[in-house]
Parts: sequence; C-alpha cells; structure tokens
Amino acid sequence: MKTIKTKDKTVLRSLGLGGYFGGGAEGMVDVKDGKIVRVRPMRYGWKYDKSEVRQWKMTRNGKTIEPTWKSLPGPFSLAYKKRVYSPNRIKYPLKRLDWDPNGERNTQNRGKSKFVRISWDEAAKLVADEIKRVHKEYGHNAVLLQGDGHGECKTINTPHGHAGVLLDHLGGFTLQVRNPDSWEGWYWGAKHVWGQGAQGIMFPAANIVKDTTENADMVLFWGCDPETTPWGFTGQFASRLCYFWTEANIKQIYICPDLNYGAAVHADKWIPVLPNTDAALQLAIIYMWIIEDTYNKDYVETHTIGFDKVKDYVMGEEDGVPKTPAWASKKCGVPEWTIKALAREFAEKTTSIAHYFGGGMIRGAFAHEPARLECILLGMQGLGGPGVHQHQLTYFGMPRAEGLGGTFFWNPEIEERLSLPVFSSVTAWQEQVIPKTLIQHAINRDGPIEFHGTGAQNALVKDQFNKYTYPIAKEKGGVDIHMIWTDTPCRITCWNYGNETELALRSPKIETIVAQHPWLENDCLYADIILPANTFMEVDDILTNIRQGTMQPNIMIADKAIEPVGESKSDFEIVVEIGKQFDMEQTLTDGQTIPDLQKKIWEYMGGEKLVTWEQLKEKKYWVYNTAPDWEEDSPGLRNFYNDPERFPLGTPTGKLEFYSESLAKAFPDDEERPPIPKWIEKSFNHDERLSSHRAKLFPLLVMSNHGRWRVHAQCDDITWTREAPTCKVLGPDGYKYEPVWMHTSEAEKRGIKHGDIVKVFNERGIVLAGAYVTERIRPGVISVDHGARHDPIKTGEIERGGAINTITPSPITSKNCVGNVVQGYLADVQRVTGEEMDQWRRDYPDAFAREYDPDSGLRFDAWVIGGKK
Ligand SMILES: Nc1nc2c(c(=O)[nH]1)N[C@H]1C(S)=C(S)[C@@H](COP(=O)(O)OP(=O)(O)OC[C@H]3O[C@@H](n4cnc5c(=O)[nH]c(N)nc54)[C@H](O)[C@@H]3O)O[C@H]1N2
Ligand SMILES: Nc1nc2c(c(=O)[nH]1)N[C@H]1C(S)=C(S)[C@@H](COP(=O)(O)OP(=O)(O)OC[C@H]3O[C@@H](n4cnc5c(=O)[nH]c(N)nc54)[C@H](O)[C@@H]3O)O[C@H]1N2
Ligand SMILES: [Mo]
Repeated sequence: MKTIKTKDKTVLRSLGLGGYFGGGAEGMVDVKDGKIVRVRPMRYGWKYDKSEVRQWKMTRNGKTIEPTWKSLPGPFSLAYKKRVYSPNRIKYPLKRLDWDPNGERNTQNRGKSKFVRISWDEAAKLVADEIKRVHKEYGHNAVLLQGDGHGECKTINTPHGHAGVLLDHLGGFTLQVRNPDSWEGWYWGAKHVWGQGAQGIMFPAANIVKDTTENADMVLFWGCDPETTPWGFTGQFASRLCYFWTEANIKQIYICPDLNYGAAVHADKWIPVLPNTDAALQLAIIYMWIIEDTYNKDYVETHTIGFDKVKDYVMGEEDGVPKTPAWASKKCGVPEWTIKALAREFAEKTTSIAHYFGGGMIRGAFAHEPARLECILLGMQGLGGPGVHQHQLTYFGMPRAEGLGGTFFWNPEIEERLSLPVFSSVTAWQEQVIPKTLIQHAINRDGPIEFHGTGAQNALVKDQFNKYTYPIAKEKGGVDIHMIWTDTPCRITCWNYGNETELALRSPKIETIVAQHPWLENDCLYADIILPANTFMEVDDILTNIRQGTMQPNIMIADKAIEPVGESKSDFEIVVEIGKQFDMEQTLTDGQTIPDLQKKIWEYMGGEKLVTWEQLKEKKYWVYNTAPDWEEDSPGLRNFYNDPERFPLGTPTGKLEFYSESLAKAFPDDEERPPIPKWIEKSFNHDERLSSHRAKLFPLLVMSNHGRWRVHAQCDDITWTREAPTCKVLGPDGYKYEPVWMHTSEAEKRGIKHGDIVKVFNERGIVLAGAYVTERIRPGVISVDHGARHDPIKTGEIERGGAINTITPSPITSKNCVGNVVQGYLADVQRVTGEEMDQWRRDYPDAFAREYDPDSGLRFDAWVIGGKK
C-alpha cells in the first residue's frame, strides 16, 4: 500500500499571543516541502508517557477536574499559518515615496502616501544615518523607542524592545513606558487598598482556583468572558473550569453590558449593567449590607481601616446623598430589585469574584473607583477566607509545578539580567520617559508635560507619588523627541484617541519614523522607513510555557518551521543589521549563537534540576510535574485572614485600607481619586456619562472588549476567522466591516438593519462598522472590539477598517493616573446612506482604490508601489 506523506517534520510552538513574558497555548506545526501545512493542539504525550508526569486534581460534590493531556489553543492560534502567509506580510524593506531625508520630508503625507522597495543595505544605512544626525543635532534622547506590547511567544527573538539595547549602547533614548493597560483600575486603585501585586490585583493568588472550587457557593463573573480572553494567552482551560463549576453546583452570575460568550453558556443569571457604572452598583450593595447588617463586622474591625468614612459616604452623611439601590439604578441601569437581590445573595453565599483582567470595568475614566470598591466588597465579606477571593481566572491561582522558579514576569532576578537581548524590553530603563498614554500630548503640546507615576508595569506603589517631567532637565540630557523607532506599531488601534495619534505622527517635529514589523498595518502606514520582521515560525528559539494559567507547564525547543518569508529578518537580527553601521555587531550578540542562548535560558530556568540538556534537545520538550505538596500552598490572602498582625498586607498600616492616608496626604485636592472610593459623575477631563449634555448628541455608551477572533491588533487578517459572522460583517459594497453590536430597540430607533453599513461617531471622529443587531447587548450601549486594522478614509477623521480607538477619549484615567481610557464613552450610530458613501468615494478616491481582499483585508500592494510582485 502506498503511504501518503503528509509532513516532513513537526515542530513545537507556543501559540499564545501574550508575547514577552512566557508562552502558552502550545501547538504542533506540521511542515511539508518547506511550507506549514497545519497547526494542531499539542499532545503532551508525544514523547512521554502520561504515567511519567504527576498531575493535579480538584474535586467538589463528587465531580473531578484534571488537566487535559492535550493543549487547548484558541481558534486564531490554530489558524496562525494564515497569519504567517498573510497577503499583508511585509516582504522587503520600504521607504515612503515622498520622504527625502536630504530634502522634503512631507510629514503631512504620512498615512496617505505609498511606499517603494529599497534594499536592506540602503535601509540599514538610512536608519543609522538618521540616528547619527538626530543624536548630533539634538542629543540621544531625541529618539523615542516604542518597544513594548504583546505579540508572538518568543524568548530569544522576543517580539519587542531589541532596539533598546542598541540605543542604550549609543548613549540612551527616550523610553515609551507601557502603562498597565490590562489592569488600570487595579493598578491605580486597588493597589492602595491591599497594597500588593505589581499590577494591583489580589496577590498572592496561590491556589485560589482550588479553594474557590472547594468552598465557594457562587462566583460573580464581573466584567469577565472566560470563553474569549483566556484564549489570547493560554487557551481554553478556563472554559472547562466553568463547565465543571456548573456541574459542581457553583452558581455563576455575570455582570456585564453584553451577554458575552461566557455568559451565553455558563450564566445562571445575567445582570446587564451600563458600561463604566459599576461603582454605583457596588456602592448600593454596600448600602444594602449596612442597612441589613449582613457584612462581616469582626473582619472589618480587625482587618480594615476607614470603614466609618466609607459608611458615612454611602449613607449620605458626607454629601447628603444615600447610595441606595434607587440612586444606583438610575446610574447603572440595573433595576432596584436586582440590586437588592444581588446584595442579599452575595452576603448569604460564600462568594468569589472572577475577572480575566476586568474588562471595561477597570479601563474607563476613573477606573480606580470600581476597582477599589471591589476590594471593599470583598473585605466586607471576609476576603481571604474559604472561597472568598478575587480571581484573574486561571491566569493566577493554578496548582504549582515542581521546580517552577523563574517565570520571567515579576521576578526581581530579571532586573539583574541586563546582558541578554532577550529581555531588553523590560530592562533598558531610561532617564527620560513618556507614559504611552501621553505620547501624542508630548508631541503636540506647547510646554513640558508633568505626570505622577510612570505607570511602569512592575513599579512599586511609591512610584505613583513621584512627579515626572518630560523633557527632563537640559543638563541631564532632556530634549524633545524628533525621531521614533517602533516595533509595536498599533498605537492607533489600541491606545487612547487614535485620531490624535495620527495627527501627532504627521507632525513636522517628528522628522523620522522607523517601523519594524511583520505585517503592513496600523502605525506602519505612518512610517518613513519600514523594516520587515519575521514571525516565530521563521526562527529557532526556546519557549517556556510556564505562564500562570497554563494547566500543564512545559519547556520546549522551538525549531524553525520555515525559512523567512521574503527578505524578512528576526527582530533581533534587524537591530544587529543596524548595529553593524555603528560597528556594534559584537557588542549586541556578545558572540553568542542561538544554541548558546537556548542553553543559557534552560540554565536560567533551573534546567539542571529538571531535565538534562541532552534529553531536552533530543525530545524537544519537557513537561513539569505538579509539586507533590501543591495542596498545602496557602490560598490567596488566607494568612492575612487568619492572622492580620503576623501577616500584614503591604499597605502602610498593614490592613485593607478602605481609606488611604497616603492618597489623602499626597493628593489632598484630587476629587477624581479621593482617599475613599466614590462615584465620580464627571471631571474637568471626562464628561462621558449618559447624564452629560453631550449625551444629547451622542446618547450611547461604547464598550469595546478584547476581540474573540484576534488578540488586539493581531490576527485581523486571518481568512478562516474572518468568515465567522461575529468576526466581520460583509457590507453590500463587498468590504468586510468590523461589527458593532447594538440592541434591536436602538437599531429600530435609527432605522438600522442587521448588516447595514453604519457610522459610529462622536466629536473625535467617525468609524464605519457593520450593524450587528442583537438582544445580547443591553439598550443604551454599543460594542465594537478594539484592534481592528486601521484603514483611513480621511486621516485623523474617518476610519473604514473599524479601528474604534480612533475615537476613544484623549485624557488619562484621572489627573494623577496616566492610565488608558478606552471604554465607556459616548457616541452615536447612524446608517451610512448611499449618497454619503458616494461623496466619500469622490472626495477620497485613493482610500477606496486600495488593493483589498475581503478574505484578509488590505493587501501589501494597497500601500506599496509595485507591491504585487
Ligand atoms: N478600546 C479598547 N482598547 C484597548 C483595550 C480595551 O479593552 N479596549 N485593552 C488594552 C489592552 S489590555 C492591551 S494589552 C492593549 C494591546 O496593545 P498591544 O499589546 O500593543 O497590542 P498587540 O496587538 O497585542 O501587539 C502589539 C503589536 O506587536 C505586533 N507583533 C506581534 N508579534 C510581533 C513580533 O514578533 N515582532 C514585531 N516587531 N511585532 C510583533 C503586533 O502585530 C502588534 O502590532 O490594548 C489596549 N487597548
Ligand atoms: N481572544 C483574546 N484573548 C485575549 C486578548 C484579546 O485581545 N483577544 N487580550 C489579552 C489581554 S492583553 C488582556 S488584558 C485580557 C483582557 O481580558 P478582560 O479584561 O477580561 O477582557 P475584556 O474583553 O476587556 O472584558 C471582559 C468582559 O468585560 C465586560 N465588560 C466590558 N465593559 C464592562 C463594564 O463597564 N462593566 C462590567 N461589569 N463589565 C464590562 C464585557 O462583557 C467583556 O466581555 O485578555 C487577554 N486575552
Ligand atoms: Mo492587556
């Protein structure tokens, strides 16, 4: 019988898209004739027997859950070959047609003009010459590095920040500080209450999955979609856990504006709240507990500080307004009786709260308020006691593996490991910094900008009290930025007020923009020089799938699957290429080869104690045992719960600080983040409530979740996922629009039908979308996932690709918190008429003439002259 050969080799990968801090969602990649033919879930038993690995088990009510013996990647992970071979891949270095470093730079045409092919030699020289010129003319801090962000799981070839190593050697640079965008509310708020956790979430979180499984009667999924966001990093284990909890009789209540994918299959009840109004709901729950006397008084007495002040505020002693369910209902849209029922059940049942990270609840204006109020809710019910925890569901709190020492994330040891390029994005700290949320202000402003706290992801709470200025003092090298080097070109579609970013990127002050990326999309369109990076399929690496939330941690050697597409190079090689122009090749590589680095990383992982280097090289992977004593890990804040004197929290008083003396002292006039959390209706910066006069013009609140079919800006070009009706809406003009979810009643009011092309707009701009009419979202709210690929009709004003962040608010979370506000703001929706579309076609013919394929979106040749070849 003739056997058909379906593959030449199989290589391993982490298919999660979290990027720089360890992998997850492992997969096996089959390669034939130098091409990827398929990507499949990983069988952990490929080269090991199950009996060789010690696994964990959890039990409740006679039901059991264990890790599966194969990985559970999300759909975009399994479809990733379509991303690798996307018609959008950058095949060779490019230069913007009308950018001439020795003549006219035409910065006003960024985002409009096309690109032409140049050679690698020319590209490397151009970039190096610009760096040299800018250094000479202004000083080294005139170069801004944007080198952060999520991305493909790579270690040696980590997706971001390599340029920092080179620029650091050349004297330094201005660092864009990645703000804690995932966790803004926790970081700027909860940190001050429980004093712990680099990101402000509940910490430690050891073993809370087990403890909740065994002891909770109810879990509140508060701004959480376990059927969507665990996919981005580790895959679908959280889904299994939720099904198991249902079997085990643990009640699951969802509090979110939409009946999200998790709610649709797991919810016992859905409580549709208006976006960014959770604080009102939380205050009314506290009110109910006070009047009905249903909170844990002893715990409040012994474990917390400032409850009396919270009580005064909630009961209306402070401001004359009792925070009753009737009061809250008008703000948050939840009926009074539902608020009362929720408060009673929450008090009666042993309850944990689950987020993945918290969603719009902690990514809107004043996000620290609902975040702090959650700590108070949990505190009033005995936080740390059996079954009372805050979850970032399965991301933390899973069983501990044996010998799992160094996760690269939040490990102080990293700080000392400056020598490897691997961790460059984390380590190259600079004197002159700009928080990512303030980049456009830094460019557009007239004077220096000041801010409190850098927002650095790992910063201790004290950083929030430090005052910073950009530019720093002249004597220290302070200077405005004049050149940008980005390997994270998606600010427009992921950060605050993208339209303002577009204008900043077109500023003549910014003389040169270099982008380094595998795909021609988003901010790349505003660059002057584009360098083609390759994907993780095209490099050799070593991957550590030890991210919290990985149900079966492992290490793998990830051999190259295919040769680099076109003339692309790895992010690291690109920087070395430019480094050669400065004679820095040796300095950057330190003479180390990829195999040298693989071995170093294995050593750093504590490799000697786990698996021999020879065995790892031969089998290509190694699976961790669960620690034999994992069940003894004290769950969450149990020690503090048992003995707050012996195990104080990291707050100044060691208690849960419902009232923060540090905030009161440092920011006595801050009405947006007062010492106790409050309901903030509006401020000088933010006026985005339905009560605002602006709501007469823009009567809907925008929610924008993390995409089910992509990870932020990643994967919006995958043909397979774009077929899903919740991924894109095919317009009558043949363009696939980003869906905007709206309630049937809101659509009817506006004469909109499912599938219509509509515009979502406010005074900050217009975003076209495809109407997705559904009762899975409450009235008063629309939802567009963030991250859709930018396709400007008119730069800075009209967007066709659905990049909803072009119209998000510009200001930061609140005046002393440089957080990203991207959810819960006002807009309206209207049907786009034929005449309007025709008018745009006439006014902006170039925008409508771009090479476009509905299956994958804009193509490489949409922006590149002669790009078809
Ligand atoms: N409206 C709204 N906006 C939001 C949020 C929200 O909830 N709503 N959430 C916020 C959150 S939590 C986050 S984390 C941010 C996400 O923001 P980012 O982390 O910045 O977004 P990503 O798209 O994951 O990745 C950044 C870029 O890296 C690129 N990339 C991936 N791999 C590689 C590689 O190997 N090399 C190079 N050079 N580039 C690579 C991707 O294509 C992408 O352009 O968005 C924030 N924005
Ligand atoms: N598939 C996929 N997975 C991802 C990512 C991705 O982009 N795609 N991104 C990764 C990253 S970096 C992060 S930070 C995490 C994010 O993980 P999350 O923060 O959990 O994700 P979100 O989608 O922003 O929000 C979750 C849910 O919150 C609800 N929600 C939105 N606004 C509000 C509100 O104002 N109040 C309440 N109560 N609920 C609200 C919505 O129902 C939404 O489904 O996911 C990670 N995983
Ligand atoms: Mo995030």
